Amino acid sequence: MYPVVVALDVDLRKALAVAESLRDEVAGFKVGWDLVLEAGLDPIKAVSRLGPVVVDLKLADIPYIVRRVVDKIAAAGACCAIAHGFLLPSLEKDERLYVLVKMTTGSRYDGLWRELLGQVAGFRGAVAPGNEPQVVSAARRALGCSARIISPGIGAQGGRPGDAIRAGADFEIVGRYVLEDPSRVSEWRGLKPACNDSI
Ligand code: 3DU
Repeated sequence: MYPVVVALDVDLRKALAVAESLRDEVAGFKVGWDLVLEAGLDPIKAVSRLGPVVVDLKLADIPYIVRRVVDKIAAAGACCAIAHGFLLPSLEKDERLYVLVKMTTGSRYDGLWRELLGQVAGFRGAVAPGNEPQVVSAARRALGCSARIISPGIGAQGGRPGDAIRAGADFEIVGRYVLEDPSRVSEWRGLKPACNDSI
């Protein structure tokens, strides 16, 4: 199993074809707005039959609403979802939630991520930028193995396959680079999650 989560930012037909072809090779799949806007919860249900699914709607709301959304996502079969870290400290602790601590692109998180890392306990883990391995290694130092780290930003956004894992991430989230050519997952051969074997 390659420590890769494939971001299925394509139409449902292609998403299911890619997920079917990689189901035994990758750690899981990421479903986002693209598929949810196309077909609601059905893509989450369908892809969850092929592997673990993290749903990335980058939630940003009051705890009551976030909980209702995560309940629906989990009932559809996903393991987990991603919420914006800027909600802290009011984001309710939930082992089904990844906290986004820094984007792969410039944002207000650039001055905030270190502080946010101190508040990730009780969540599933952190989303940290794989195109900045030094941020991933700082995140791992701060979190130890108490939380997962998943990292987008590989391939199309400049990160090199494996760099985030070597810096301490558990999984790299990869969209376009793998969607263009699914055989590229073999570039992760020999790499293992830093701490956690499941997303
Ligand atoms: O650039 P890619 O095609 O590998 O896609 C990256 C995915 O990761 C995409 O679904 C995007 O929504 C997500 N993501 C980031 O790219 C950057 C972040 O900071 C957080 C999530």
